[in-house]
Amino acid sequence: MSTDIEKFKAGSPMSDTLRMDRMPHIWCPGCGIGSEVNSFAEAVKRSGIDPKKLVVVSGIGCTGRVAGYVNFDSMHTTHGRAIPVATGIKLANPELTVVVFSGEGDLAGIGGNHLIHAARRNMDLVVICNNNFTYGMTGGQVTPTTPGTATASTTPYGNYEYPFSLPLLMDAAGATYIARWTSMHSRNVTQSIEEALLRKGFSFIEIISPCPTLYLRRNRLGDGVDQLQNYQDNSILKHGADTRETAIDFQGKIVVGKFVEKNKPTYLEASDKCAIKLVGDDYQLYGKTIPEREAEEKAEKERIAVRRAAVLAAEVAQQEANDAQPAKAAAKQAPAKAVKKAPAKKAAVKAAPKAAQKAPAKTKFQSKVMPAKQALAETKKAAPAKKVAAKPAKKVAVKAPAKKAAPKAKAVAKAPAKKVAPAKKAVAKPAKKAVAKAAPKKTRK
Ligand SMILES: Cc1ncc(C[n+]2csc(CCOP(=O)(O)OP(=O)(O)O)c2C)c(N)n1
Ligand code: SF4
Repeated sequence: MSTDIEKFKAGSPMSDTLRMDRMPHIWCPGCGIGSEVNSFAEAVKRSGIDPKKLVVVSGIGCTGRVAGYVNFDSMHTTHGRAIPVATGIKLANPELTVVVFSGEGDLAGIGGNHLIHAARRNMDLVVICNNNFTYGMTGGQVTPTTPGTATASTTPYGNYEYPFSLPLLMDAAGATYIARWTSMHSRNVTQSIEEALLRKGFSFIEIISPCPTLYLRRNRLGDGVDQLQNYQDNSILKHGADTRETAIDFQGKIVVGKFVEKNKPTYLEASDKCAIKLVGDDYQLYGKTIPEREAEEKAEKERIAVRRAAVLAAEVAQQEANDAQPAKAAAKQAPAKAVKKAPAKKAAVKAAPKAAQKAPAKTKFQSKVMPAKQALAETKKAAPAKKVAAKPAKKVAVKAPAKKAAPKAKAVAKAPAKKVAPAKKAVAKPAKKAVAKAAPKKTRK
């Protein structure tokens, strides 16, 4: 018998990424973990890595449930032991991309020692840390990142411990990629995870995230939406920030961005180098010499580039189809006027320099993951259209003449500030109401 939940499962855009037989999940409404999983799934898709060569490892906790829900090879390990298990998997099969997805209690509390040593060794892992300032699953105890003065079940009169700033800890320990976002920064989270999946070395991505049920309720901070508003108001984007300036006070400013990105030999590369010195060029790991492994790696990189280009091409095509919709509607409404006001070429030319003026100068910390259109152009430059990934790219190129750019510009010009304003209002109103409603019920003295 088909129920609503079964229909939902069948039609969900996440049905490839999640084990739908495990749905519904345990996460509370407003919890940040769900949107992080969404960003993660998107990053995996966009990166072009082979999902069959991806392993997700989690420890215990609400975040630890991620390993049980994702439709990749995964391991739900014991509390604090996600990193040693992930390290073992990577060393046993270096061809795998190994991701650790866990809470800050799991990673920096009970598992803190493993975390710093994996960073020190530059172990080739991607670590995604959901930092909700609390041990969610076990009832809201204080964690190593709970801000000073915040209330927890174990610090009912306010936290008096000094919290870790995880980016600073990871920087000091030797991590080669460090980024921090909040769960409001879904696109940035996706971009950082995508970058981390495509690089070598120890990557650490912290995501500040609401736990409405324990942390927010106990601290009288309203619900998940109120906390997203707080992130919006208090996040300071600072790529390349000095990690000594990334501490977070209770409801204070949150410095976000990509703080560290550097290259140094990974643990495996360093151990290879040492083994070659001892054994000579005949040295083999799991029956493969270093040149053989390098050749395989190169071939895999090429396959990744092809898959990536195909995903990006589909994305660009979709984006153009979306853009064309309002333009078509606008053209139907006032075709004669529109043609007079913004002839195709002029509108496109006018719009272009403006966009260029707005684009800020690139720093070395800005994303190395290119926007879809640019990546496609690069792919076309690098490889002749017919050979690599070019089929979809070609289609897109043909589909994007100046005529289409014009209606797009018209649509932008026509969308007045009024249209944006109600959206803001809509977010702000329910947020305030929710605080007002929730506060008396949820608080106790
Ligand atoms: C060795 C051990 N100690 C303690 C626990 C109890 N325990 C389970 S989850 C958890 C806290 C998880 O907190 P966090 O990692 O921050 O994840 P969250 O639930 O907030 O997502 C604790 C203490 C355990 N399962 N095993
Ligand atoms: S208890 Fe907190 S961390 Fe756990 S699912 Fe609920 S909101 Fe999320």
